[in-house]
This record gives sequence, structure tokens and C-alpha cells, in this order.
Amino acid sequence: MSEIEKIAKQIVAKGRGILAADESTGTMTKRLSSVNVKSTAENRLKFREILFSSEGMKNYIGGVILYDETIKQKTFSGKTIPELIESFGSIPGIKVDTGAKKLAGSPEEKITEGLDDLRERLVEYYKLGARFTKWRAVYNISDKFPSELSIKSNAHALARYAALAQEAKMVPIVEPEVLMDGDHDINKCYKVTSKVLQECYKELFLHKVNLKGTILKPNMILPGSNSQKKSSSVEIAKNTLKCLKENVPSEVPGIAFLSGGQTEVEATQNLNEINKINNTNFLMSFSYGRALQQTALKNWAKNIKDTNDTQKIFNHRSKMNGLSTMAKWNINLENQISA
Ligand code: 5MM
Repeated sequence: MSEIEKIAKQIVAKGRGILAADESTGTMTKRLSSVNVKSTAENRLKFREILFSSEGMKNYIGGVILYDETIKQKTFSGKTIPELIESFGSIPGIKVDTGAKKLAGSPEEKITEGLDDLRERLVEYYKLGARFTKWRAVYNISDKFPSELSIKSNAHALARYAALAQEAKMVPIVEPEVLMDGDHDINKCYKVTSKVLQECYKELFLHKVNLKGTILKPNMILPGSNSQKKSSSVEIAKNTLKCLKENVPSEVPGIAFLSGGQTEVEATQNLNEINKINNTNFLMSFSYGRALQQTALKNWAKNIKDTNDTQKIFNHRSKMNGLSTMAKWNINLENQISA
């Protein structure tokens, strides 16, 4: 087994998942402003360092996705951030796209950019300690969208990125995110996600990407956030598994879902349900941003000198998600946070 194949498996090994802490400065500023904290490089580091040095990292977080600013920062104790993450038994990764921009030809949609100089940037990130990478494409659902142009151009970019990441000896996380926004039902999400995944794997194959050394980071199959028809966890899990079974080649070792605007508990419960009835060979795990950080951030904002309570909250969230990768989560455990 090659090194990247080993790393891919290690990151999403049973009981573990990924902390997506790769918010760009713009997104992090929104998150911090929402809790009335000033978005300075120092504050962004402070919050992230609290998470990265939590006990929960050791047992439940196999990898951390960083942003360019963070991977180059030093902790308050002098270690680099990748060194800190490794010392907690986790693997540092890096977001290498440069964001979703207006798609020429269909300007209401987005194309993810970042291929320019990517080969050189990957070499630098490897030297800084990154062993896996991430690139996110976004697709909107509406009557007209996503267009064929958006599906094809984003799949092409994802595949070019993945091939370059593997050339640089890093695992690519391939993230095609079909957004939850809209009033569509779960069937529409199923259909769109299927199309998007088919095109991604067509391109990954064409670009000779070794699928065994990749991780897929998809959305779960959910009704739109404004849909009148809500779906149960069981329905979400069944649809998600069916869609992935039909459209993801079996060589892919692991699937790490994004949370995409679900609440923390919804994201955990849905993953737990997926693992309860998982009839595939994929390791089904998480790569959550908001669903791992939201409550911890709110708590930290009340007193940015506090470390303990914020870590307690993050440890609990990590543990709940770790349990859900083994289908061992339940609501009683969820409510036992005071420990
Ligand atoms: C953590 O946020 C990442 C995106 O940041 P930018 O929009 O600033 O580039 C994002 O890609 C994230 O990794 C995934 O969407 C998963 O996060 P959620 O919050 O959906 O679980």
C-alpha cells in the first residue's frame, strides 16, 4: 500500500474524522463577528489553538484542515501549528483552492479557482507539514441550476487539483458540495448529487487519479433548508447511502461528510444513522466545520481568556461525532456534556 493510501485510511479510521478549520479570513471574520469578537490574526490563532490542543483531538480527530494563514502560524508556546496537531496524534492538511468565483458563461454560479501555481504551492505546503489537501466546489440547486457548464468545469478543476496533490505525495480530499439552500425536496438533492458525483469520477479517472489515495467529502442527501417536507434521519441515511453506492467507485476508501448548515446534533445523528445501516465498504466519517465548532466558538466568545470550558465543549462534540462513525451515538450520551 502506498503512503498516500495509508494516510487516507488513517485520517478516517473508525472512531475518527476531520476537523475542517480551513475558513478563509473572510469566512472566519464572519464567524467571529457573529459572536462579537474582532477578527485579528491573533484572535483567529487563539481560538484555533484552543481547539487543536484539546484532549478530544487525540481520540476522535484524524486530520485537521488548515488555511494558508494558519499553517504558517506559530503557537503561543513556539511550536508550529502542524507540529502541535501532530503532537496530538492527528494529521495536518491544507485547503489549496483559492475560493469560488463567478463562473464566466453562467455568472450566477461558481467555479472554484486555485490551479495557477498550485504545483509550487503544494511543494511548499508539504514542507510545512501538510500530508493531505482539500478543494471545494459548490453547486446551487434551483430550476435552472446547476448547469452542465458548472458541473463539468468544477469536476475538471477538482480532478486537475487531485492529480497535482497526489504528484506532491498528499491525499486530495475531493469536496463537491451541493448546497442545502432552497426549497427543493430530498429527491432533487439526490438527482443533482448523483450527476455531480458521476462527472467528478469521470474526470478523476481521466486524470489518472489513484482513487485509493483520495477521500470524498460530499454533502448528505437532504431536503433544501426551506423545503416544506422535512426528512427523518433514517430517510436521509438511506438516500445518502444509495446515492454514494451508485455513484462512488468502490476503490475510494473513505467518505467524510461536510455538515453544510445542519445543526451540530443533526449532523451527528445523521452520520450515526448512516453508519447503523452502512451496507458499503466505505469508511463513513465526518469533516465538519460549523458542526464541530459552533458551540465552542459561542462559549469562547463570552470570555476569550477561557480555555477549559471551550475545550470541554469541543471534546464533547468530537466524541459524539467519533461515536457516530461507529454507530454508537445516542441522545442520552449527547446530553451528558457536563462531565
Ligand atoms: C470551514 O469552511 C470551509 C470553507 O471556507 P471558505 O468558504 O472560507 O473557503 C469549508 O470548505 C468547509 O471545510 C466545508 O464546507 C465543511 O464545513 P461545514 O461547516 O459545511 O461542515
